[in-house]
Amino acid sequence: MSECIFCRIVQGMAPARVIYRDEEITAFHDINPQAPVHILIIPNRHITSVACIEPGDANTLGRLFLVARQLAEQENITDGYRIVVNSGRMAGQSVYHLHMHLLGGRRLSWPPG
Ligand code: DGP
Repeated sequence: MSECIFCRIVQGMAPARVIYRDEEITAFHDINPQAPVHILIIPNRHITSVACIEPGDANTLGRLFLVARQLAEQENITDGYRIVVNSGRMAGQSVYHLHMHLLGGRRLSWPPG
């Protein structure tokens, strides 16, 4: 079994509130939400972080944004949302399977912490 919790979610081997799934991408609610809407959108294929992306990943990575837009509409947060990708220890990445955070449903301050 995969060591990676997000790979296990993709495989259906770990529980998650999945709200989108296709052959390349899975999206599910964050277990520790930082906003009324907090969704994680991930490539199904294990990519450790932005530091490990390759040219061949470009289509899938672009599609993460299309899924984010679709979910923002579905979740009624089109008045403003934030997409965050933490990469590496100093940025607070805690799960080493590349993921996009989609946050919305409240006013989001800037700069982030
Ligand atoms: P990051 O700090 O950018 O690596 O964000 C990792 C996020 O993943 C964090 O917001 C919490 C979430 N998370 C960690 N483990 C699980 C899990 O097992 N299920 C779900 N749904 N979310 C998780």
